[in-house]
Amino acid sequence: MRVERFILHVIEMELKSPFVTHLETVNKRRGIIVEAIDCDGVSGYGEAVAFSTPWYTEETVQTNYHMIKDILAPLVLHREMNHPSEINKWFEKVRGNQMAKAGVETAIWDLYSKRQGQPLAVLLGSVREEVCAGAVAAGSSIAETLSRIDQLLTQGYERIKVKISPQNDHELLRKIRHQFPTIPLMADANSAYSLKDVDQLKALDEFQLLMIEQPLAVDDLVQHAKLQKMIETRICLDESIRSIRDAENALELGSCGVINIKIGRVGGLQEAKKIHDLCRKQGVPVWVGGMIEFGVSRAHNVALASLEGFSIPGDLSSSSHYWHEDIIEPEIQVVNGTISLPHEAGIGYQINEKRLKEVTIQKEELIR
Ligand code: OSB
Ligand code: MG
Repeated sequence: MRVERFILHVIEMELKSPFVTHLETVNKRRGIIVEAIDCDGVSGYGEAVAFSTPWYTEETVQTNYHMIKDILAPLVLHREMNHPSEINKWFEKVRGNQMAKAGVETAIWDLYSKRQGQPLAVLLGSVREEVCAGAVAAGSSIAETLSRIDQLLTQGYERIKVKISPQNDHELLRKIRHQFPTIPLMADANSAYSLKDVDQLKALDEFQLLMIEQPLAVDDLVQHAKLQKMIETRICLDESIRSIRDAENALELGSCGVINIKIGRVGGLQEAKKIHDLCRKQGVPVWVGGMIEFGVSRAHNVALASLEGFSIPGDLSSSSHYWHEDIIEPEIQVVNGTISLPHEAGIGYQINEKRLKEVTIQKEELIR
Protein backbone atom coordinates (compact mmCIF):
# COMPACT_ATOMS: atom_id res chain seq x y z
CA MET A 1 0.00 0.00 0.00
CA ARG A 2 1.18 3.50 -0.84
CA VAL A 3 -0.20 6.95 -0.11
CA GLU A 4 -0.05 9.02 -3.32
CA ARG A 5 -1.48 12.24 -1.89
CA PHE A 6 -2.96 13.80 1.20
CA ILE A 7 -5.68 16.40 1.39
CA LEU A 8 -5.87 18.54 4.52
CA HIS A 9 -9.33 19.90 5.23
CA VAL A 10 -9.29 22.57 7.94
CA ILE A 11 -12.80 22.82 9.28
CA GLU A 12 -14.54 24.94 11.86
CA MET A 13 -17.85 24.55 13.66
CA GLU A 14 -19.65 26.35 16.42
CA LEU A 15 -20.48 24.21 19.47
CA LYS A 16 -24.17 24.02 20.37
CA SER A 17 -23.24 25.47 23.75
CA PRO A 18 -19.93 26.56 25.31
CA PHE A 19 -17.72 23.86 26.89
CA VAL A 20 -16.34 25.31 30.12
CA THR A 21 -13.19 24.23 31.97
CA HIS A 22 -11.03 26.17 34.42
CA LEU A 23 -8.44 26.59 31.63
CA GLU A 24 -10.52 27.50 28.60
CA THR A 25 -14.05 27.97 27.37
CA VAL A 26 -14.48 26.36 23.96
CA ASN A 27 -17.16 28.04 21.81
CA LYS A 28 -15.89 27.21 18.36
CA ARG A 29 -13.90 24.18 17.30
CA ARG A 30 -11.37 24.12 14.52
CA GLY A 31 -9.68 20.91 13.42
CA ILE A 32 -7.94 19.19 10.53
CA ILE A 33 -9.46 16.28 8.65
CA VAL A 34 -6.59 14.35 7.08
CA GLU A 35 -7.48 12.48 3.90
CA ALA A 36 -4.93 9.91 2.69
CA ILE A 37 -5.43 8.71 -0.88
CA ASP A 38 -3.73 5.69 -2.43
CA CYS A 39 -2.86 4.91 -6.05
CA ASP A 40 -6.29 3.32 -6.64
CA GLY A 41 -8.06 6.45 -5.44
CA VAL A 42 -9.21 4.93 -2.13
CA SER A 43 -9.45 7.53 0.66
CA GLY A 44 -8.78 7.03 4.37
CA TYR A 45 -9.68 9.64 6.95
CA GLY A 46 -8.08 10.76 10.17
CA GLU A 47 -8.43 13.85 12.34
CA ALA A 48 -5.78 15.99 14.02
CA VAL A 49 -7.45 16.95 17.29
CA ALA A 50 -5.37 19.83 18.71
CA PHE A 51 -7.28 22.94 19.74
CA SER A 52 -6.76 26.46 18.37
CA THR A 53 -4.86 27.41 21.53
CA PRO A 54 -2.41 25.25 23.54
CA TRP A 55 -4.47 24.88 26.74
CA TYR A 56 -4.79 21.10 26.76
CA THR A 57 -1.37 20.17 25.37
CA GLU A 58 1.17 22.35 23.59
CA GLU A 59 -0.06 21.43 20.12
CA THR A 60 -2.43 23.70 18.18
CA VAL A 61 -4.30 23.49 14.88
CA GLN A 62 -1.52 25.53 13.30
CA THR A 63 1.33 23.43 14.66
CA ASN A 64 -0.55 20.30 13.53
CA TYR A 65 -0.90 21.79 10.07
CA HIS A 66 2.76 22.65 9.84
CA MET A 67 3.93 19.29 11.16
CA ILE A 68 1.70 17.30 8.84
CA LYS A 69 2.41 19.36 5.76
CA ASP A 70 6.14 19.96 6.15
CA ILE A 71 7.40 17.02 8.20
CA LEU A 72 5.07 14.02 8.47
CA ALA A 73 3.39 13.80 5.07
CA PRO A 74 6.76 13.80 3.24
CA LEU A 75 7.82 10.81 5.37
CA VAL A 76 4.82 8.85 4.15
CA LEU A 77 4.12 9.93 0.57
CA HIS A 78 4.91 7.38 -2.18
CA ARG A 79 6.46 4.99 0.33
CA GLU A 80 5.45 1.33 0.21
CA MET A 81 4.04 -0.09 3.44
CA ASN A 82 2.54 -3.40 4.43
CA HIS A 83 0.85 -2.34 7.63
CA PRO A 84 0.02 0.94 9.43
CA SER A 85 2.26 -0.04 12.36
CA GLU A 86 5.27 0.77 10.16
CA ILE A 87 4.38 4.45 10.38
CA ASN A 88 5.49 4.54 14.01
CA LYS A 89 9.05 3.74 12.98
CA TRP A 90 9.02 6.42 10.28
CA PHE A 91 7.76 8.98 12.80
CA GLU A 92 10.20 7.98 15.54
CA LYS A 93 12.74 10.61 14.59
CA VAL A 94 10.15 13.36 15.03
CA ARG A 95 9.87 14.47 18.65
CA GLY A 96 6.49 14.96 20.26
CA ASN A 97 3.63 16.30 18.11
CA GLN A 98 1.47 13.30 18.98
CA MET A 99 -1.76 14.81 17.66
CA ALA A 100 -0.25 15.63 14.29
CA LYS A 101 1.18 12.11 14.06
CA ALA A 102 -2.13 10.57 15.06
CA GLY A 103 -3.98 12.59 12.42
CA VAL A 104 -1.86 10.97 9.73
CA GLU A 105 -1.63 7.53 11.30
CA THR A 106 -5.38 7.19 11.82
CA ALA A 107 -6.05 8.19 8.19
CA ILE A 108 -3.75 5.36 7.16
CA TRP A 109 -5.51 2.87 9.48
CA ASP A 110 -8.81 3.78 7.83
CA LEU A 111 -7.29 3.44 4.37
CA TYR A 112 -5.64 0.12 5.25
CA SER A 113 -8.81 -1.40 6.68
CA LYS A 114 -10.82 -0.24 3.66
CA ARG A 115 -8.29 -1.92 1.41
CA GLN A 116 -8.57 -5.08 3.51
CA GLY A 117 -12.36 -4.86 3.30
CA GLN A 118 -12.55 -5.10 7.08
CA PRO A 119 -13.98 -2.86 9.80
CA LEU A 120 -11.19 -1.02 11.61
CA ALA A 121 -12.49 -2.35 14.94
CA VAL A 122 -12.07 -5.94 13.73
CA LEU A 123 -8.47 -5.31 12.65
CA LEU A 124 -7.72 -3.78 16.05
CA GLY A 125 -9.12 -6.86 17.78
CA SER A 126 -12.61 -5.87 18.84
CA VAL A 127 -14.48 -8.13 21.23
CA ARG A 128 -17.90 -6.45 21.23
CA GLU A 129 -20.71 -5.31 18.97
CA GLU A 130 -21.45 -2.11 20.86
CA VAL A 131 -19.55 0.25 23.13
CA CYS A 132 -20.81 2.00 26.26
CA ALA A 133 -21.10 5.76 26.10
CA GLY A 134 -20.52 8.38 28.77
CA ALA A 135 -20.78 12.13 28.34
CA VAL A 136 -19.39 15.32 29.80
CA ALA A 137 -21.57 18.01 31.33
CA ALA A 138 -19.47 21.18 31.34
CA GLY A 139 -21.84 24.11 31.76
CA SER A 140 -20.96 27.66 32.74
CA SER A 141 -22.83 27.47 36.05
CA ILE A 142 -23.79 24.78 38.54
CA ALA A 143 -27.45 25.11 37.57
CA GLU A 144 -26.63 24.67 33.92
CA THR A 145 -24.43 21.64 34.62
CA LEU A 146 -27.24 20.07 36.67
CA SER A 147 -29.75 20.56 33.89
CA ARG A 148 -27.33 19.14 31.32
CA ILE A 149 -26.81 16.05 33.51
CA ASP A 150 -30.55 15.62 33.68
CA GLN A 151 -30.80 15.73 29.87
CA LEU A 152 -27.89 13.32 29.42
CA LEU A 153 -29.46 10.78 31.77
CA THR A 154 -32.73 11.06 29.85
CA GLN A 155 -30.78 10.34 26.67
CA GLY A 156 -29.48 7.13 28.26
CA TYR A 157 -25.81 7.90 28.97
CA GLU A 158 -24.31 5.42 31.39
CA ARG A 159 -21.74 7.61 33.07
CA ILE A 160 -21.48 11.35 33.64
CA LYS A 161 -18.32 13.42 33.91
CA VAL A 162 -18.05 16.98 35.15
CA LYS A 163 -15.19 19.45 35.21
CA ILE A 164 -13.98 20.57 38.63
CA SER A 165 -11.54 23.07 40.10
CA PRO A 166 -10.74 24.18 43.67
CA GLN A 167 -13.25 27.01 43.18
CA ASN A 168 -16.32 24.88 42.48
CA ASP A 169 -15.63 21.24 43.39
CA HIS A 170 -17.41 20.66 46.69
CA GLU A 171 -20.50 22.71 45.97
CA LEU A 172 -20.92 21.28 42.47
CA LEU A 173 -20.50 17.65 43.54
CA ARG A 174 -22.70 18.10 46.61
CA LYS A 175 -25.52 19.48 44.49
CA ILE A 176 -25.11 16.74 41.89
CA ARG A 177 -25.18 14.04 44.55
CA HIS A 178 -28.20 15.66 46.18
CA GLN A 179 -30.16 15.45 42.93
CA PHE A 180 -28.59 12.24 41.54
CA PRO A 181 -27.39 10.21 44.55
CA THR A 182 -26.35 7.06 42.71
CA ILE A 183 -25.39 7.88 39.10
CA PRO A 184 -21.94 6.72 37.96
CA LEU A 185 -20.13 10.04 38.28
CA MET A 186 -16.58 11.21 37.75
CA ALA A 187 -14.76 14.52 37.88
CA ASP A 188 -12.00 15.87 35.66
CA ALA A 189 -9.69 18.53 37.11
CA ASN A 190 -7.39 19.12 34.12
CA SER A 191 -4.49 19.79 36.56
CA ALA A 192 -6.34 22.41 38.63
CA TYR A 193 -4.82 21.22 41.93
CA SER A 194 -1.46 20.80 43.60
CA LEU A 195 -0.41 18.44 46.37
CA LYS A 196 -1.03 21.29 48.84
CA ASP A 197 -4.73 20.82 48.15
CA VAL A 198 -4.72 17.28 49.52
CA ASP A 199 -7.31 18.04 52.22
CA GLN A 200 -9.66 19.57 49.69
CA LEU A 201 -9.22 16.53 47.43
CA LYS A 202 -9.72 14.14 50.35
CA ALA A 203 -13.01 15.90 51.06
CA LEU A 204 -14.26 14.70 47.67
CA ASP A 205 -14.03 11.04 48.74
CA GLU A 206 -17.53 11.28 50.22
CA PHE A 207 -19.06 11.72 46.76
CA GLN A 208 -18.21 8.16 45.70
CA LEU A 209 -16.74 9.22 42.38
CA LEU A 210 -15.76 6.49 39.92
CA MET A 211 -12.46 8.36 39.68
CA ILE A 212 -10.87 11.78 39.67
CA GLU A 213 -9.17 12.61 36.39
CA GLN A 214 -5.80 14.40 36.20
CA PRO A 215 -5.89 16.32 39.49
CA LEU A 216 -2.23 17.42 39.42
CA ALA A 217 0.34 18.68 36.94
CA VAL A 218 0.83 17.02 33.59
CA ASP A 219 4.48 16.18 34.27
CA ASP A 220 4.19 14.94 37.82
CA LEU A 221 3.78 11.21 38.13
CA VAL A 222 5.55 11.17 41.50
CA GLN A 223 3.14 13.60 43.12
CA HIS A 224 0.17 11.73 41.70
CA ALA A 225 1.56 8.59 43.33
CA LYS A 226 1.81 10.39 46.66
CA LEU A 227 -1.71 11.76 46.32
CA GLN A 228 -3.14 8.35 45.43
CA LYS A 229 -1.93 7.02 48.78
CA MET A 230 -3.73 9.82 50.61
CA ILE A 231 -7.17 9.71 48.97
CA GLU A 232 -9.64 6.88 48.49
CA THR A 233 -10.96 7.96 45.10
CA ARG A 234 -9.08 6.35 42.24
CA ILE A 235 -6.90 8.66 40.20
CA CYS A 236 -7.24 8.48 36.42
CA LEU A 237 -4.47 10.02 34.33
CA ASP A 238 -5.19 11.85 31.09
CA GLU A 239 -2.69 14.59 30.11
CA SER A 240 0.20 12.82 31.90
CA ILE A 241 0.10 9.79 29.60
CA ARG A 242 1.53 10.54 26.16
CA SER A 243 3.23 7.24 25.39
CA ILE A 244 3.54 3.63 26.43
CA ARG A 245 6.56 4.64 28.53
CA ASP A 246 4.50 7.18 30.46
CA ALA A 247 1.94 4.46 31.11
CA GLU A 248 4.63 2.01 32.29
CA ASN A 249 6.09 4.63 34.62
CA ALA A 250 2.71 5.64 36.01
CA LEU A 251 1.73 2.06 36.75
CA GLU A 252 5.07 1.22 38.31
CA LEU A 253 4.92 4.30 40.54
CA GLY A 254 1.27 3.78 41.48
CA SER A 255 0.32 7.20 40.12
CA CYS A 256 -3.14 6.09 39.01
CA GLY A 257 -5.65 3.25 39.06
CA VAL A 258 -7.20 4.03 35.69
CA ILE A 259 -5.98 5.49 32.39
CA ASN A 260 -7.92 7.61 29.91
CA ILE A 261 -6.59 6.76 26.44
CA LYS A 262 -6.88 9.37 23.71
CA ILE A 263 -5.57 8.40 20.29
CA GLY A 264 -4.38 11.95 19.59
CA ARG A 265 -2.61 12.46 22.88
CA VAL A 266 -0.55 9.28 22.53
CA GLY A 267 0.33 9.65 18.84
CA GLY A 268 -1.96 7.18 17.15
CA LEU A 269 -3.91 3.94 17.27
CA GLN A 270 -0.86 1.70 17.47
CA GLU A 271 0.41 3.40 20.64
CA ALA A 272 -3.13 3.53 22.06
CA LYS A 273 -3.43 -0.23 21.58
CA LYS A 274 -0.05 -0.80 23.26
CA ILE A 275 -1.20 1.16 26.32
CA HIS A 276 -4.45 -0.78 26.33
CA ASP A 277 -2.54 -4.10 26.17
CA LEU A 278 -0.23 -3.11 29.02
CA CYS A 279 -3.12 -2.02 31.23
CA ARG A 280 -5.04 -5.16 30.46
CA LYS A 281 -2.11 -7.33 31.44
CA GLN A 282 -1.88 -5.48 34.75
CA GLY A 283 -5.63 -5.43 35.39
CA VAL A 284 -5.87 -1.64 35.13
CA PRO A 285 -9.13 -0.44 33.53
CA VAL A 286 -9.00 2.02 30.65
CA TRP A 287 -11.55 4.14 28.82
CA VAL A 288 -11.51 6.21 25.65
CA GLY A 289 -11.23 9.96 26.19
CA GLY A 290 -12.69 12.66 23.98
CA MET A 291 -11.46 15.90 22.46
CA ILE A 292 -14.74 17.63 21.53
CA GLU A 293 -13.93 16.18 18.17
CA PHE A 294 -15.73 15.73 14.89
CA GLY A 295 -17.15 12.47 13.60
CA VAL A 296 -13.98 11.14 12.01
CA SER A 297 -12.09 11.07 15.29
CA ARG A 298 -15.15 9.82 17.16
CA ALA A 299 -15.41 6.93 14.70
CA HIS A 300 -11.80 5.96 15.43
CA ASN A 301 -12.58 6.24 19.16
CA VAL A 302 -15.57 3.93 18.82
CA ALA A 303 -13.42 1.32 17.06
CA LEU A 304 -10.74 1.56 19.78
CA ALA A 305 -13.33 1.27 22.56
CA SER A 306 -14.35 -2.13 21.23
CA LEU A 307 -11.16 -3.71 22.62
CA GLU A 308 -11.48 -5.89 25.68
CA GLY A 309 -9.81 -3.64 28.26
CA PHE A 310 -12.15 -0.70 27.73
CA SER A 311 -14.38 -1.66 30.61
CA ILE A 312 -15.49 1.86 31.56
CA PRO A 313 -17.78 3.96 29.33
CA GLY A 314 -15.69 6.53 27.44
CA ASP A 315 -16.32 10.17 26.55
CA LEU A 316 -18.21 8.96 23.50
CA SER A 317 -21.25 11.12 23.05
CA SER A 318 -23.55 11.36 20.03
CA SER A 319 -22.59 13.74 17.23
CA SER A 320 -25.56 15.83 18.32
CA HIS A 321 -24.08 16.37 21.80
CA TYR A 322 -21.75 19.06 20.46
CA TRP A 323 -22.77 19.63 16.82
CA HIS A 324 -25.78 20.82 14.89
CA GLU A 325 -24.64 18.60 12.04
CA ASP A 326 -21.56 16.34 11.95
CA ILE A 327 -19.33 15.63 8.94
CA ILE A 328 -20.06 11.90 8.87
CA GLU A 329 -23.09 9.85 7.92
CA PRO A 330 -24.69 8.24 9.64
CA GLU A 331 -23.86 10.42 12.62
CA ILE A 332 -22.60 8.84 15.84
CA GLN A 333 -25.68 7.91 17.80
CA VAL A 334 -26.01 6.79 21.39
CA VAL A 335 -29.04 4.57 21.90
CA ASN A 336 -29.80 3.21 25.37
CA GLY A 337 -26.32 4.24 26.48
CA THR A 338 -24.47 2.41 23.73
CA ILE A 339 -23.10 2.98 20.23
CA SER A 340 -23.37 0.06 17.81
CA LEU A 341 -20.21 -0.75 15.93
CA PRO A 342 -20.54 -0.24 12.20
CA HIS A 343 -20.03 -3.26 9.93
CA GLU A 344 -18.62 -1.47 6.89
CA ALA A 345 -14.90 -1.51 6.10
CA GLY A 346 -12.63 1.13 7.65
CA ILE A 347 -14.03 3.48 10.28
CA GLY A 348 -17.43 2.43 8.96
CA TYR A 349 -18.92 5.90 8.57
CA GLN A 350 -19.03 7.85 5.30
CA ILE A 351 -17.93 11.44 4.91
CA ASN A 352 -20.87 13.79 4.47
CA GLU A 353 -19.26 15.67 1.57
CA LYS A 354 -21.81 18.45 1.55
CA ARG A 355 -21.37 19.16 5.24
CA LEU A 356 -17.57 18.84 5.01
CA LYS A 357 -17.52 21.44 2.25
CA GLU A 358 -19.82 23.73 4.20
CA VAL A 359 -17.51 23.85 7.23
CA THR A 360 -14.16 23.86 5.40
CA ILE A 361 -12.20 27.08 5.79
CA GLN A 362 -9.00 25.90 4.10
CA LYS A 363 -8.09 22.95 1.92
CA GLU A 364 -4.74 21.89 0.55
CA GLU A 365 -3.46 18.94 -1.41
CA LEU A 366 -0.05 17.51 -0.57
CA ILE A 367 1.69 15.56 -3.31
CA ARG A 368 5.28 16.15 -2.21
O1 OSB B 1 -9.66 16.59 29.67
O2 OSB B 1 -10.81 14.99 28.91
C1 OSB B 1 -10.44 16.15 28.84
C2 OSB B 1 -12.31 17.95 26.08
C3 OSB B 1 -11.30 18.65 25.52
C4 OSB B 1 -10.04 18.56 26.04
C5 OSB B 1 -9.80 17.77 27.14
C6 OSB B 1 -10.83 17.04 27.71
C7 OSB B 1 -12.12 17.17 27.19
C8 OSB B 1 -13.28 16.52 27.76
C9 OSB B 1 -14.46 16.29 26.86
O3 OSB B 1 -13.38 16.27 28.91
C10 OSB B 1 -14.43 15.08 26.06
C11 OSB B 1 -15.47 15.01 24.97
O4 OSB B 1 -16.66 14.86 25.26
O5 OSB B 1 -15.08 15.10 23.81
MG1 MG C 1 -9.39 14.90 30.92
